[in-house]
Amino acid sequence: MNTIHRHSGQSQGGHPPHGKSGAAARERLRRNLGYGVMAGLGVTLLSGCGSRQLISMGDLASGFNREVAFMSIFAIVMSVIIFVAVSYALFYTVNKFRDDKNTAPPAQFHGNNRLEVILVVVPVIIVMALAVLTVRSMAILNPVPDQASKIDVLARQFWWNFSYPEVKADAGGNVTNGNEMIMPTKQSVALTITSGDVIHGFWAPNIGGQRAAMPATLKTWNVDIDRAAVYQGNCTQLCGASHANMRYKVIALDQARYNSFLAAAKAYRAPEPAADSAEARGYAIFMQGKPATGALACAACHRIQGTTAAGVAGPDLSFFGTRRTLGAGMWEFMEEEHWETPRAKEILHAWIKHSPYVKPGSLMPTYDGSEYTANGKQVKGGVLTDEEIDDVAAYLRTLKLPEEANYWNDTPVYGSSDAAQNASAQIAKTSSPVPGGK
Ligand code: HEC
Ligand SMILES: [Cu+2]
Repeated sequence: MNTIHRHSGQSQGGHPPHGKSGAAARERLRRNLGYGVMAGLGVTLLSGCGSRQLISMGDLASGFNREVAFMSIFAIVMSVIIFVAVSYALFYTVNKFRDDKNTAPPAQFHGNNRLEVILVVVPVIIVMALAVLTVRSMAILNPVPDQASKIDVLARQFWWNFSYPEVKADAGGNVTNGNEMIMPTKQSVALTITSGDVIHGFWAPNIGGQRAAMPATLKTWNVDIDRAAVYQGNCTQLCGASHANMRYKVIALDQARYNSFLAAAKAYRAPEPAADSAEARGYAIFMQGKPATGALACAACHRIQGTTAAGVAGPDLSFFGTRRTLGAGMWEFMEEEHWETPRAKEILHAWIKHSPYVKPGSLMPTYDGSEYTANGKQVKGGVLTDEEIDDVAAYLRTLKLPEEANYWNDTPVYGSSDAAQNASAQIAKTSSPVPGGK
């Protein structure tokens, strides 16, 4: 449990903070630090924005966070020592040289070379010690081991695509998932991040390491986590109207489940709907839109593996039926029946009908004939009837990975307490997806 899993090839490293001795102390530290930070952040999250999940920078299940915690503890200990020493010296002198205890002025030591040298040298040593520690941590965390799994992260206003450059789908293209990132546990994962528009920020505190996503720039870094669970991620760079609604889930699976996810995702082809079914009508609209009413084809912007839909202006929808989030984590459907619940059906319908109304700034067109903004211009949306929208939604619900590759099955959701669940149920009850109804 306390081994370093920073690099998969390396176990029990020999450096000081992670040695065998002091395992109990570390365990205590891990718990206290984790709970402390969790409680702090948890209160913040629960109070405002209706996230269903707590996040924690103090989650020492990740090698990244362990390294940072070790560094911070050293810095905090140094600061406390300095604080106590300076306070002591201050109160001591003030007390000793009080006017009512002394008749003569205190001795003057202007020009005391020894004292001046000490006052310069000691801080320099402290700052250098901190610099050495920082550089040491960077040298440990930054190199990407050859055997790391690779995931490409694309940030867009206001959603994410996670694709697996080493996993070419049998049906063409790389395996890709929108807004839900699946990674293996106990192994280095090299994330390479970029942005398709403005600057965004990738931050899933539990797995460690916040990084900016910059257009035309690729940045790679390592993350890892020991515990299989679902974690919360957020955009950390103010990037536009729905910056706060630009979230994602990180789903860490143990190696065997991760491999079966990848194998199934590689072989996946979107199921073909039965002739004359609602799904078949939805499929036709997805691929062709409805030119008579100006409704754009969904396929122009969305990819579905195993079909001709290869759009890149919106999140990949290949496994949409398996996902449990909508609108880049704006809504979560954590129930077993997720898309089949009345709430999910209602919100998905509202989403397809007029996405920019339910998510501020969404760059997906409306399908109710109202205007929406595209590339800074007001554009009139095409029209799909409510029945047609339901047909498309029915088709989307069929886009499922095989059960053995369903990464949500039995994966615990980190930091989802009863309180958080209740808060989410409350939010679901009190907020209608669209102001003023469907
Ligand atoms: C002009 C491009 C465009 C077209 C056409 C388009 N979409 Fe989208 N779609 C987007 C964008 C952009 C987003 C991401 C919005 C956000 O989350 O901020 C999105 C998001 C979605 C999502 C949510 C995915 C998730 O996991 O959060 C679904 C579902 C969806 N679109 C379905 C459709 C359907 C169905 C159609 C056709 C009726 C369609 N889209 C047409 C651009 C488009
Ligand atoms: Cu963003």
